[in-house]
Amino acid sequence: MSAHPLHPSSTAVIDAARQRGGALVALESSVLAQGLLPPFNREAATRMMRAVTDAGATPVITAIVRGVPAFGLDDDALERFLARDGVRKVSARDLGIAVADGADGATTVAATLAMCALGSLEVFATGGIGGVHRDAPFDESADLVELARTPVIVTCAGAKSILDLPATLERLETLGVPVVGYGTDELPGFFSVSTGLRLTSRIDTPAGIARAWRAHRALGRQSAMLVVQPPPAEHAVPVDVVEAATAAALMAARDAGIRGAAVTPFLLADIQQRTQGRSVQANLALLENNARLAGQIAVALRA
Ligand code: PSU
Ligand code: MN
Repeated sequence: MSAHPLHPSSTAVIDAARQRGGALVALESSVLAQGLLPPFNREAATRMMRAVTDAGATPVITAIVRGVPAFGLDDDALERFLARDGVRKVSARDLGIAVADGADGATTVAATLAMCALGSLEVFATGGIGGVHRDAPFDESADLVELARTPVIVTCAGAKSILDLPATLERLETLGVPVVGYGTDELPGFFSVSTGLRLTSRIDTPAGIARAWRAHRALGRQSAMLVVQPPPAEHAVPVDVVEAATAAALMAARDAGIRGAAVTPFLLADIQQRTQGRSVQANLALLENNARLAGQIAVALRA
């Protein structure tokens, strides 16, 4: 069986990266097509790609483009994804079907991890991972199991604040996924800086992360490593503001009968509206911050 051909834009992106020393950073596309509303999704794409580039690495947005796995989006595809024009949310389970259907698919953290394995990418930046949902602990994001079996460094601001964070941290422990605080001793709260949940490891430099990663891999560990950092303090939203909006959003989701893959996009959009843009500014700032850190780590891995 031969590998599925990649989208032609992929080769251009990867060639250009090689010329710059080969440091690559994967970026997910679900945050663009489902997570953030226009026009903020465009701002997120621009700021994340610039942050990776400024760090000396090359950003690679992963997606399924008209049925073809793509590392990097050409202008046409990027515009369709930003317009959310018939773009489906693709988790790990949905990849093969999106390809067979010839669909446009925006990859979640879970699907982006699978794409990283396909394209041999080792570093990936996102906002917040999925995890254990609050109202329904049986609804657990596929992000967690893919993190358990895909060796990739993932920079993020923790798990999304709509989730049960203590339960999510416990599941990561069970699954053998190291969670490293970057410049912090506790799990960040995505939109907010603090959760009070202590982490067992902290590393404060990209070189230190690279060292820990090499040791993790040399020991044959097949899991991801989560590198978590709080949102920049000047854009962070106070916990009580986030919690009030989250409680209201969860109630609205229940009333509207939202189920399955639609839950996360619904909650994120609802909270964006309820916090009148405060959460969006935090989201954009943390995405950029995580992209920068991923770029620095990717460069450190080359040293
Ligand atoms: N965090 C965000 N915005 C997002 C997501 C996470 O700030 O859009 C997306 C990611 O792609 C994540 C997905 O993988 O939501 C989780 O969805 P689910 O809970 O259905 O697995
Ligand atoms: Mn789910």
